[in-house]
This record gives sequence, structure tokens and C-alpha cells, in this order.
Amino acid sequence: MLCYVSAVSKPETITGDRTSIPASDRNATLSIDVQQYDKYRASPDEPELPGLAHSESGVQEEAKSMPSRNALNGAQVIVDYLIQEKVPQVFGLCGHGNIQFIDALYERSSDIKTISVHHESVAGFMADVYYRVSGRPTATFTSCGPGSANLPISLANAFLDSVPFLAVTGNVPTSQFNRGAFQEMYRHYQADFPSTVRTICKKVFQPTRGEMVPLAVRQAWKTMVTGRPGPVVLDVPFDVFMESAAEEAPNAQSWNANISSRCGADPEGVVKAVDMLLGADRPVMLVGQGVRYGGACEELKRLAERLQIPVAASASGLGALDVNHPLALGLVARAGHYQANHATRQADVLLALGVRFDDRTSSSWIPGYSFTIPPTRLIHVDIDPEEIGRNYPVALGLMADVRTFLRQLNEELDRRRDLARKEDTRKKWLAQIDVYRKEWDKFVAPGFSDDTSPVNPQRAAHEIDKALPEDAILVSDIGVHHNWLLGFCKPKRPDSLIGSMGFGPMGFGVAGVMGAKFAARDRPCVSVCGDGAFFMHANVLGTAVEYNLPVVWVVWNNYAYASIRGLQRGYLEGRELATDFHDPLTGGRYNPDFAAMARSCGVEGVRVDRAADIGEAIRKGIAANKPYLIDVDIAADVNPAGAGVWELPGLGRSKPGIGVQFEPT
Ligand SMILES: Cc1ncc(C[n+]2csc(CCOP(=O)(O)OP(=O)(O)O)c2C)c(N)n1
Ligand SMILES: [Mg+2]
Repeated sequence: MLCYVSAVSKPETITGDRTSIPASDRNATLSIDVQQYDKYRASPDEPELPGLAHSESGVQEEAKSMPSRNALNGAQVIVDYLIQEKVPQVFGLCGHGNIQFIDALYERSSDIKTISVHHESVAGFMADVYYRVSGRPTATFTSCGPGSANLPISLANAFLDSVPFLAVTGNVPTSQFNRGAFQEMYRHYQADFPSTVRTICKKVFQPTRGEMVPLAVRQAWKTMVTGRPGPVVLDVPFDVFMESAAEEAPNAQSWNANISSRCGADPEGVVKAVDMLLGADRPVMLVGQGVRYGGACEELKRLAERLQIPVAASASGLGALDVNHPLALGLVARAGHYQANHATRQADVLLALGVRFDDRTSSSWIPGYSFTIPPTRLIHVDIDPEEIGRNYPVALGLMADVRTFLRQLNEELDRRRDLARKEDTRKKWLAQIDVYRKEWDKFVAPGFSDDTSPVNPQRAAHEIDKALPEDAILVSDIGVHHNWLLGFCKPKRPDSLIGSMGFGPMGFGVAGVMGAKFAARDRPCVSVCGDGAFFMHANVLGTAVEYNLPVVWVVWNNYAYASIRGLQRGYLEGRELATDFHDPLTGGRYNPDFAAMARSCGVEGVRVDRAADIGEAIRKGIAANKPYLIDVDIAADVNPAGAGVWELPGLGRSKPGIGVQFEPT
């Protein structure tokens, strides 16, 4: 392993003005053997008072009194820390505010790759999906002012979906704070990018001296990954990137590797939960993102099979249990599967694991469509107690890591002798659910064989799903296509179908698929995205070419912001404005030729007009092993119907496509 030593003479000489360093030394990088480097490492346990040499250790004192040949500046500390955390690559975009950070990346380019994108939000979405697939956080880098102001959409998305990444944002030099320097947000408070992002990330750190960087970076990383994960911003003024920061970066291993947030539930609560589940006549489990990304899928399956409890999923939990599993009910939502909604709304005990109960999962909290709580007795388990009791009263609320909780439940069951107590009732309940499943299958059957053009959306979702190999990662964008995919794809793994549910920003899937590819080089990565979102973020084509990323975009081309037009049709008596794309002369539908656009960027591009050709096009796209775009002409006038409803307060509520509101007796 090689480490760098920046050849600067004394920390003070580089403060604020790197030009005072002889040009020959300024960018010099020495490679030394790690053992030699280790000679200069102070013990990570030794505290140091800012500005004072540590008198007892000797080591630090010696290092300070010698010419500080290995002093790292702020940027170098951050980069070294990322490398220690085994971040293989960072995603970002340059600006004058972060060129010193990029320089530090340059110095360590054999240890960490730098991926340059064409829009900052793309970097954030890539970092986001990289985590969802790999389970490891990465970082973004953006400049001061507008560069970082392009990032918040992806920060907000990660925050609401509990996905961590470290956003290293540049800011103006501290010496220019509150002077209205180029790109400074100064009108309310100096260098105030933190105010821009404070509501959409877990925390913002803004070190204003070089020596504050080591503490900021290690704390930022810890905040990001512990408890309920989420993105953190490290906002670094221009001079702080360059200022001498430390002899070495904090030791990531000692600061962060030994912290566990896998807290279990109150043991009495575990006993009570088991009592409730064993005594239930119509129990259902509802799983969310906490199960998928919390690595609890095995434990979930074990519990479900052991107690024969059916498992429904929120959109963020779909795939936690293979949807082909006999106990899997599918999706609870407005457009959810009948067997899922109809089971959860009749359940006498509902065990909710890592779920938020948002309006789309809960049919806008109107009783009898998704849930009927009470009388359903809710056991709600979440790592974040803020989510417990937010929308429904609980019979039992437990703050816990979902995986640990499931292990606790399984252990408690090992101690019980009365597991078979309700076997017959349970069989009856599952048989009842089977009837709902058949009703749903009959309800949706016509869509699978519809051969019309433009392609029926249900058929399109089905064809896409059939064409994907078992290990494929499908990243959806936001729009009506996402609902169709949730309804008719059959995710087998926790990362088979990735979507955004909290913030729902267009572009998430267009860009996120490239993050998936970085996380899983050997798995096919496919994005299904709306024509509106693709046009918004078409810059991704260039990035895929520049980094040779064999991803496939399936553009769900319905010549409209169709999900929103659907609302105008459903709630506003069809008064349509600003929701479709049309030719001003003919009034006919308009869009660019996406396939030609792709080819102009060096990406393979094809157009598909018939349902029967979708599968073949996807298989070819994956086999091509290079960036590939498939533009599919899809009907816009059909909307996915399910067993739930959605209300826009003041405008009314939709009607379920199947079933009626459940009234408990
Ligand atoms: C950045 C952003 N702008 C606006 C919206 C509101 N919005 C949600 S879905 C949608 C339409 C998306 O159109 P398209 O990408 O073509 O997908 P479709 O619904 O047609 O499948 C819009 C405008 C959003 N979610 N994100
Ligand atoms: Mg569209």
C-alpha cells in the first residue's frame, strides 16, 4: 500500500495561500512504503488541544517539531478518510470551489476513482443507488454556489429514503465570508449553503479551519451510517481544502468500524409481540425499506415460514421476500394488489417492519382500503422512534433494528411450545387470501395479452420483467411507469426493483442506474424511465460513454408527463394543460427521437413499437455490453388500477379498481 506525503514545509506556510509554496513543491507527491508512513502516525487515541503540541506522547511533539513533511491539507484528509472507508469511487462535478479537492483525488487516483458527471444531481442519484445495491456509502463532490445548488434534489431523495452518502460541497474562502464573493450565499448569513440543505440531510458540517477537518470528516461519516442512515453534507470553504489540517487523517477503523446500531427491542416487547402473533387469527406482516436494506430478508423469510404469516410490502419493501414465494402478497398501495390490500385491511394483528405508512402505502390513511387500524392491532418496529405512532396508534411500538428484532423473535419462538396452536385458523386465513389472489389474477388477466400499439403499459411492464435475468437490477424513475412496474414486475431480491418513494424526483432512475452499475459490474443494470424524465437528464448518455458503462435505458415513451395528466383527467374533469408534448403545427404528439439522440452520443439506440419486440430488444441491449437505449412507444391513456385509493385533499379521492372499502364488523 502506498500513501502520499505532500511536500510542504510547514503547515502555516500554506494557510490561505498555496502560492507561497515553491512551485516545484506545490503539487509534489511522494510515494512511501506504509511502514515508513506509520512511523509518523500518532496514536488515534491521543487527544490533542488545538494549537498546542501534545507534551506527553513525544511522538506528536517530535512530528511537530520536525519539518512537517507529511502535513495533510483539508482536502487530503477527506480523501484519505474516504480511502480508509474503502470508497472505490466518488461522483461529482468540478468548479473553482472544489479544484483543490479534485487535486487531492488526483494525488490518490490509484486508490480512489473520480467519476465526473454532467449534472450534480446525477452524482447524488448515482451515490444513492450505489449504496442501495452495494450496501456501502460513497461520496459526491460539488463546487460552491450553483454547483452545489444542483445537488439538493438528490440529497432530499436520499434523506427521505434513508440512504447515506457524504456530499463534499465547496464554499467560498473564509477570508471572503460575508463580502458577497462570487457564488457566495451571503444575504442572510455568511457562506450559508448549510441553510440551503439543512432540512434535506441528517446534518451539515462546515469546518472553517484546516484543523477542524479531521474531526468533521470522522463525525460526518459516523452520523451518516449510524441509527437511521441518511446523507450528510461536509461543506468546505475554499481555503480550508488547502489549509494544513493534520499529520494524518483520523483512523477510520478506530473511529467508525466498531460502532453498531443493530439495537434490539425491549425484551418484554419481544415476548408481547410473540404472544400477539401466536394468538392472532388473521396476522399479516408488512415490510418496508428497513427490511430490504437492513439485510433482514433471511430472518423475515424464516419467521414467515415458521408461523405461516403472509407478507405484504410497501413499495419500498417489495422484493424483501421473493414475490413468487407462496406467502408473498405483493404490494399494498393505491395501485396495490388486491390480495395484499384486502389482507392488510382485515388483519387482526399487523406486524410492520421498517415501514413509514406514507399516504401512498396507506390509501391516504382512509380506513378500509389499505389498513383499518384500529381495530387492527399494530406492532410497529422501526430504528427511528419518530416513525412509530406518526400515522397510526400502536398496540405495540418497538424501537429496534429490524434484523435484530427478527432474530429476537425467532429466538423467543425457539423457547415456545405452542407454535401450532392456531394452525387451523392460519390455514383458513391463507386459503381465504388465495381466493383474493385468484380474483386479482382474473382482474388483470386481459392486460397481459393485449397486443395493441402503442403498447399497453401492463403488457410492457410484464414483457420487461420477463426479459430480465434473475440477477438484473431494475431502477425505475418517477411517474406512471413506476406504478406499472410495481404492479407487474416480480422482484426476487431486495435490489431487483429499485425506486424512490419518499421524495420522488424525476431523474432518480435515469441517473441511478449508473450508480447500480458501479456497485454491481457483473449484473445487468436496466433503467425504466419516463420520456419526461429522460429528456430532463439526457446528459447521462455522455457519462455512460465516457466511463464505458453498459447500462440499458428503456424509455417509457408516452409523449406526456402522463402521471400528472392522469390527475388532470381524474380530478379536474380533463382540463389538460402543460402535461403533454405536442407539435405546435400539427398538434400531434412530439418528442425528440431518443434513439437517434443516443446514437449521436455514441450510445446504441433503437425504437420499439410492438409489445412482442420489447423482450428481444432488452435481451439484445443487455448482451451488447455497452450503453444502450430502447425507446418504447407506450399507451398513455390507461392507468394502473388497484385495490387502494389516493386522495388529493380538496379535489377528491380516486376509486379502487377492484374491491370496496372494508367495514369491520
Ligand atoms: C424533478 C421533478 N419535477 C416534477 C415532478 C412532478 N412529477 C411527478 S411524475 C411527473 C411526470 C413524469 O413524466 P415522465 O417522466 O414522462 O413519466 P410518466 O409519468 O409519463 O411515466 C412529474 C412532472 C417530479 N416528481 N420531479
Ligand atoms: Mg411520460
